[in-house]
Amino acid sequence: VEWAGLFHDQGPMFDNHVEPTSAQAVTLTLRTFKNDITSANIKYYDSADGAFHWVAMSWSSNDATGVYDYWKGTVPASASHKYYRFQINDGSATAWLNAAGTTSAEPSSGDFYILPGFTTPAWMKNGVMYQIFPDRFYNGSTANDVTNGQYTYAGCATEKHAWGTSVVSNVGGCNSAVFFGGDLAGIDQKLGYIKNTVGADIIYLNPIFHSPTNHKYDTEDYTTVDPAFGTNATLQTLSADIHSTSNGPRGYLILDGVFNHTGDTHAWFDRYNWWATNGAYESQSSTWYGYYNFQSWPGTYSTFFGVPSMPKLNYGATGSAVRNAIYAGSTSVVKTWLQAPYSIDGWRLDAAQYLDANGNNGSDTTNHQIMAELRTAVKSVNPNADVLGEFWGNAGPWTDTGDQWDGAMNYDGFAQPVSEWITGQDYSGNAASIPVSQFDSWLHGTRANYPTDVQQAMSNFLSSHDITRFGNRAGGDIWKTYLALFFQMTYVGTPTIYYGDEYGMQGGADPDNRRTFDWTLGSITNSAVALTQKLTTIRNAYPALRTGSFMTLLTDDTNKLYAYGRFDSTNRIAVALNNDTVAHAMTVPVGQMSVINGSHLTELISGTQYTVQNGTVTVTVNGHYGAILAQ
Ligand code: ARE
Ligand code: CA
Repeated sequence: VEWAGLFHDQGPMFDNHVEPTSAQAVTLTLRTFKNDITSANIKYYDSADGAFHWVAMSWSSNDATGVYDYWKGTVPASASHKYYRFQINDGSATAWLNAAGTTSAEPSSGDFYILPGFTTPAWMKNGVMYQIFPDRFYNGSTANDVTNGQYTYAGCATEKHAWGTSVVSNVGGCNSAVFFGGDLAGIDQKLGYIKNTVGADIIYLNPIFHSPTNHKYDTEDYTTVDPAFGTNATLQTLSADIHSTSNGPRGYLILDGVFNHTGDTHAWFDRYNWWATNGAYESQSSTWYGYYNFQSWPGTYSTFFGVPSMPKLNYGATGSAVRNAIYAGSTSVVKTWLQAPYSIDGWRLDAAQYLDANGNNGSDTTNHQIMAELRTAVKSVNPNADVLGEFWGNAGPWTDTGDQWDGAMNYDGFAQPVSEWITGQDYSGNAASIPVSQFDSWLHGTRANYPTDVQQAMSNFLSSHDITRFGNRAGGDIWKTYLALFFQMTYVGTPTIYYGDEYGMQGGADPDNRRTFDWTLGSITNSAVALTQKLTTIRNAYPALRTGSFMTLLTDDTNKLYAYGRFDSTNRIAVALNNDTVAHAMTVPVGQMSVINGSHLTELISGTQYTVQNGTVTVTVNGHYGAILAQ
């Protein structure tokens, strides 16, 4: 079997129902080289009976170039989850193909998913996201700025917060110097920049509820927008303006849901006796005593990463008061903000892997039960709302059963490999360099972790508020940002721009990755921003870049070149990336995605036309730049 001819993914050309209902049979198409094989089978595991089943495939047609055969087979309709792989025979040898790749021995993992009834929100799969750390973006109202001493934190000068193994001084919030005045009104005033200049339609805000710190991950009150950011009415206005089409495309709003822990100044805990009621820290007969886990009351309690100002919530069993207050009850935090008049479109779940019942940081199955209940709560208000988990590794355990998250922050399958390939550093800034062949296989492997619908809803970012800025790792070389933007806007998953990444903002580790936005650089006159706009416009124009197939076309470790196809039945697009410092002529085998000789491809940045010959086009790509060739 000629492995190079084999292809299948769940793009629309190879899978007729990427999101089947329980009544829809799924017809799968397998590509091989013409006349290369004698038989092929789909082997699928059906969770209904816990057994494998075989479907013989039959030859169906040739592709447009006549180089390939298509074989088809149909997995019958039913409500159960199924996982499939292909067995391919040529009379003497057998090959196996699944989402993880091709092997001669039968694989035991990495199968393609069929999850009837499971879909992720179309707007997430088709959107571009913009992440904002609110205090640092734009000051829309100086009237609400923090004044010195306003957020005086009990024990401010002396308290130490343990973080991992190191102990560092207080997180900030002791005086106004760490607050820059950014607020929701400022974001509202800059919606034109976000929607029209950058071309993003989904806005993800770091926490905005009342809290003493600038990052607000230590919530004091889940029902109130922080006064330095505005009022609940300001959020209502912002949400309406994001949703409105009068200032650009209809947008979507995602808030940070910090539900693993509260702040220690929350009335439920009330470490400093700020509130008239007794909190758990003050009295063992507090209404909220059971909301937390005390190993020895009051001084020793479960926290987020040993940070005393972040006591962990104890979710108890199904139906518990904490579960009701956070997500399950009709007036829960999760439901209230999803409902009118705020009508947010989704939650990014902070530290989601740790929510649990007994302070063991999610190392039992309670976490998955909580996540499933949380999803049910979200979808009960709005079936189109998104549940985006924060996880730094393979988030498969939260996505692959279709009952928890729609997607996750893609540290593992995007930010890390992109950083190592383009900057030669991992996302923490340590030396780590990979050749393009490894970059490609890393991407292939991490895509295989997820159902296709999840892959397309993963949040793909270059930087976040928790890692060094991409601009830093790139050593200030804006061309590396250009290259990264080309990849981000043409890869599988929701491109997510951490504010300032569109102009290569600099910044080291937390808190330096939260610098104030420089409005002299964040403008269409900046060539990086102009490129961002071009690339988001291209992504928004071609569904193939969002929900089409992904096919590797070229990896050249020596010259640091990468090319891949994104295609559906309407468009075939080849993306050519040059990670070298000098220009290279790249010969891209577009025939592999069945583009026929003599046809014309247009490079979408320059407008230059190319004619396909011998199954290839040759395009010269500048160092740290890209080309997007579309049919
Ligand atoms: C602050 C300071 C830090 C200081 C720390 C010490 O800024 O410089 O080291 O205090 O006290 C929030 C704030 C932070 C703040 C922190 C504690 O944004 O600024 O730090 O609270 O007060 C793990 C978790 C993951 C978490 C990351 C940061 O799994 O959930 O660590 N991310 C979220 C948010 C953060 C937020 C919190 C959680 C807390 O996005 O912004 O911090 O609500 C591996 C592991 C990961 C691990 C990662 C980083 O990859 O696999 O699990 O993530 O390393 O450690
Ligand atoms: Ca302000």
